Amino acid sequence: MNRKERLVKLKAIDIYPVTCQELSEGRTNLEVLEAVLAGGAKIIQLREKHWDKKDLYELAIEFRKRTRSQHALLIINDHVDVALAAGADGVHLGQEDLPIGAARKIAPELIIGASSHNLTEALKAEQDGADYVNIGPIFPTKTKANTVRFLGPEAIGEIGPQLTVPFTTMGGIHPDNIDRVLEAGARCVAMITGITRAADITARVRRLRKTITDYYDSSH
Ligand code: TZP
Ligand code: MG
Repeated sequence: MNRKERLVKLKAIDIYPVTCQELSEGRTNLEVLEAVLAGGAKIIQLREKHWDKKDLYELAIEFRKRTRSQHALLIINDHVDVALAAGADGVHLGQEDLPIGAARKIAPELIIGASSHNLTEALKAEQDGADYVNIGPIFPTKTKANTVRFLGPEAIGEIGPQLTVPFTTMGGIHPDNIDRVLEAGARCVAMITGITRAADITARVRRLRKTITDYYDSSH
């Protein structure tokens, strides 16, 4: 797929699962991948902050085989080299990663996603050429070790409409508070533990997808 085809698929995404093996209740990332695909997820981000690149690359190759057979997008967190080498669809970059413009030079056909924690960062990411911007953390989360304060769902209504690229939302979102992010204007909802800690990941993904699509069918 080229970038244009990838972006068409990106625009249709509802739930956006992100991995963290340590927070998957004893299941491997591959097991989590199989479960989310069975639940109908059409994207997954492989995110393991502390793995050796060799291990990450090898897993990315497996993720690529399985996502491809289900027509799902594969995004790699942090590492544009791993994304390119594994034939992934995109890379997700944080504020301390390779700058978006630099990543674009070496990866013209990849989706480039960027993390933002406020309006200034979100607008800059778009200006720098990000294909989507994540707004977060929306709620308190123990998953991301950092000093960034949570934004509250109101931030979605403040930042989202000022962007022309699609945006994702993340951070502390679970089945019991997803309504609040949808009401604030989110269309694409990213989660780690809201999915990886579910007893039945497939059922959780199926249900979350239905929540999002029902919300949009009834209100838009
Ligand atoms: N970026 C913003 S919040 C977050 C990241 C990586 C962690 C989200 O994890 P969870 O478990 O969905 O709160
Ligand atoms: Mg990063």
